[in-house]
Amino acid sequence: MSFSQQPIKTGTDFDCLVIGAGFSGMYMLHLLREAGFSTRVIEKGDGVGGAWYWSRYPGARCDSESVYYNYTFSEELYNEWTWSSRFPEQPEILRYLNFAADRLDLRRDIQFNTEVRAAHFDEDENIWRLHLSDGTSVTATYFISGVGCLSINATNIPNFKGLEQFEGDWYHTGAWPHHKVNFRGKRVGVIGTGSSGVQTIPVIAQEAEHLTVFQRTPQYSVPANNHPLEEEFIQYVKNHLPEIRGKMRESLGGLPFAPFERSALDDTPEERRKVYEEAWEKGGSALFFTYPDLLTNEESNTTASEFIRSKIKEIVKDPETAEKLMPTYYYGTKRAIMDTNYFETYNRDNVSLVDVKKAPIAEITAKGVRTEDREYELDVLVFATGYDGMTGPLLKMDIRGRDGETLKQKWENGAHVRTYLGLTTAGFPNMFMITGPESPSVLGNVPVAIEQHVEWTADCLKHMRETGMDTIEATQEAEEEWSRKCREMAEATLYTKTESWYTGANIEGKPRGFLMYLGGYGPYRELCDEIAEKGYEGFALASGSNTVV
Ligand code: N01
Repeated sequence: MSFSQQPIKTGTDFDCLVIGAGFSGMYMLHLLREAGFSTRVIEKGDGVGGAWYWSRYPGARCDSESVYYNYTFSEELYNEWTWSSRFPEQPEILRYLNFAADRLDLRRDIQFNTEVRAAHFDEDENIWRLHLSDGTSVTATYFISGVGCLSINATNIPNFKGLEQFEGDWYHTGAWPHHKVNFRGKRVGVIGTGSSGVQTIPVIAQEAEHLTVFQRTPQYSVPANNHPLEEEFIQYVKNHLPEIRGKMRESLGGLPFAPFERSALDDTPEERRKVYEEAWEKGGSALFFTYPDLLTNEESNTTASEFIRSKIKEIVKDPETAEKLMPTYYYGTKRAIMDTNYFETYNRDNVSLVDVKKAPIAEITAKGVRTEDREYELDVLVFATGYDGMTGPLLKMDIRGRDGETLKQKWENGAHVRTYLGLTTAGFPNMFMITGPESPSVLGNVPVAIEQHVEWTADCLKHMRETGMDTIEATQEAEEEWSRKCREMAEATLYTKTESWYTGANIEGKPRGFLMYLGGYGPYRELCDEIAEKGYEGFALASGSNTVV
């Protein structure tokens, strides 16, 4: 291996600057260095891990099965790590990422405790200049964002009146402190019942004197059915990694299983009930991956939605609380959630549920939360209110491309986000977004999507070097076509019928539009490969004054 090379282009500090040392940035650094590109990663935290570094809230755990939720590019690396359970907790995942950083010797090319404030493309020099929080700036030929879809710089704290007067402590699940937060003997409030809220509520309830959950939208959730992994299973996956990895890469959602080939409506109600019962028992994402038309056919979707509602009714003893917990949106059109004792938690005497759709939160007071009908006194308030997803992590930085146009102007002035493959955007040459908006990204087992984007990007930069090209940039036409395709795919599903962070609806004033590509990981990979094989179709590659489209 050769590390810390000199940049190819004179006058730049590095060939590549990468933001973020999570799954994406770490692998990007590894591949770029292997390919001989001088690379620096800029990371806000004082350690690696990205979202897993920041999301330390009690109960945080992965909702993809551990044996598939890691790097699979190296069998050697894969075989050296052994997961303890099916859905490990955040500290174990963070240990894994630290292990990978050590094993790949990544740290010496990561600048920690530093934020990227701005990234500007210099058209005269064809270089990117990044302005950092320590007051310095660095330059590179290529600028690669590994900030991810949901990052620390884009946590969503709703604009509630009066938060500054709250006398207790408050936290956001995505920016949790490094020390243990003590809930013992405390009156705790949790706002939000998405994936983070559903994970943290049962854990906080065990410690708090009283927990009040402020729920705006009731959620579908299925049991994770977490359990320790058997040695035999772990060994099986290790021994068959190439084959399993192949299946994961070809699949729609990055997991080595295929959904049924029949509609939910092809089965009788009894058959369907049996399918759903088995999936419920199996836990995790099994129910979500049963019938392929759950997200395209309202009637099919209703069968799964009704099944989960019937389970909620069975689990929650107080009928009034059960009624408040009944979700009504199309199952799966918000992120499908899995839990450990979520609905059971509402049977505890120290837990109460407040419907803030009925009586919205009016303000945060010195003593707690006041909804439109009463005040709830609290010692600790937890915001499980999510993120300004997909575009937020990028738009929090001042990114400027050609003619000084900001990414914010481009995406907010247009009726929607526009990218090519979710990887690049016209007017921003030599900039790549790992799992960017309009890529399949979070709609599956994300490390598989990350590996694909990182590998494609590294191959692209090697092609640029081999062919002596200076810039690569999506064409307007290719980008319009891609964005149109993403919108059309989304319109053909039930996703667009639900308000969620997938459509930007969770952030006040954010332009609406489905923010991911729905064609699935495998088909997307094939498409990206075809584009590269055709000499980067849809991109303009230029060297000096020569442009090749
Ligand atoms: O955030 P969310 P999250 N007043 O946006 C509510 C990933 N993740 O952090 O639904 C009252 O899903 C909001 O209500 P509503 C995963 O991709 C992964 O939980 O908008 N309530 C909702 O209930 C996930 O999808 C893991 O009506 C307000 C909640 O806050 C993504 O992160 C674990 C409100 C926000 O839910 C985000 O999940 C955790 C307001 N003003 C997260 N504003 C893994 O296991 C918002 N809410 C890998």
